[in-house]
Amino acid sequence: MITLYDAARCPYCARARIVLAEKGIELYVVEIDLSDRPAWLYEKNPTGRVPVIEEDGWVLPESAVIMEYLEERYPDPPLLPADPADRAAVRLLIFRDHELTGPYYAFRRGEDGADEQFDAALSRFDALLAERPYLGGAEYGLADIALVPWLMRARDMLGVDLGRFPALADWLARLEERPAVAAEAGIVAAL
Ligand SMILES: N[C@@H](CCC(=O)N[C@@H](CS)C(=O)NCC(=O)O)C(=O)O
Repeated sequence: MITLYDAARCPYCARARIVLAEKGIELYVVEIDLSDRPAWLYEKNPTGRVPVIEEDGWVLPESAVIMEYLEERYPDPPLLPADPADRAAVRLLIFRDHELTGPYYAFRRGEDGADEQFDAALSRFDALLAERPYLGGAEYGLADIALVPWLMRARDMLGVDLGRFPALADWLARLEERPAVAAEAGIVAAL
């Protein structure tokens, strides 16, 4: 069984939680208190960060790598497109996640000009989603899962009105019809 070293409030952990739920993988969750992290966590991940998964004594940190590992180890249902170019496009969106997370954290910290920067980032994703139903193209998958945790938290924790970005808001509503994403919305609501 997979063990997930997890923190409810962590959007990177949310990526792992959603992929695990989509694939129906049985897991054991160890909740980590990020304000008082156990010393042993550094043996599993030298950065001391979560998420980390563990399977038969083998450990893996880094949410993007965890998502890819889970996709390869548990291929059903697939969360990457079949076409190599489409897969590369998904990986590029994930590799450049800072284009969303950078403005998000600046906005959360209340930095000068962050409102405008975050709005601009949301507008770019809105424009992308006006052209296609999911970030990765025609099908829901890892690009959506990788980025939705910040958008949910922006809406539910930072009070951002996503209604100003209609395609983005519609995408989020469609994602939240999926039990795996709805469960994550429940976790955010309880924070
Ligand atoms: N690049 C890492 C980032 C993970 C991360 O930053 N996790 C945060 C919680 S959201 C954490 O563990 N923070 C503790 C710290 O920075 O010391 C990933 O994608 O898994």
